[in-house]
Amino acid sequence: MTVERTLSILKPDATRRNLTGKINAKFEEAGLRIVAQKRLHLSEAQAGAFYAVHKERPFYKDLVAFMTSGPVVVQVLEGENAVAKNREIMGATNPANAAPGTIRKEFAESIEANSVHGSDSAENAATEVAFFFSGIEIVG
Ligand code: IDP
Ligand code: MG
Repeated sequence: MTVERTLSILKPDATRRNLTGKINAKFEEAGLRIVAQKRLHLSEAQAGAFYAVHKERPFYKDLVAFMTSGPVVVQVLEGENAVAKNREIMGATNPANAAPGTIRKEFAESIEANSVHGSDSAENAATEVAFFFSGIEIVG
């Protein structure tokens, strides 16, 4: 087992419905620690750059519009196997396929407005954490 860090985003559908505390409780109950956190309203350029990996996908333009439609909370989660554990707590991308008890099953509005982002590999986690946070903002 290794202690890892992963990048998490509470998306605009979650901040709009005042769900940040309920979602953070899911992370903490599962043993992940929130070691950095801030609330931002992303610009189109910032959201576009963050999701650049998806720029050829048909949903890219809508995704960028959604991610800039309201505030987000970006955070670094730390714990044993944090990348995979967070993906488990989040549930499947499409809430219709998400397991009971997962964030997306309980809170997501749609496949797009699915409440949370989580890094999908340790390598991407390092890049995504560095996209939003400097070293001194992460307090383990
Ligand atoms: P993930 O967030 O579970 O890792 P990705 O495939 O990386 O899923 O997609 C990134 C985000 O793009 C999703 O969380 C969701 O907000 C949005 N998205 C993914 N697939 C679709 C789709 O088919 N239609 C609309 N939005 C989508
Ligand atoms: Mg993804």
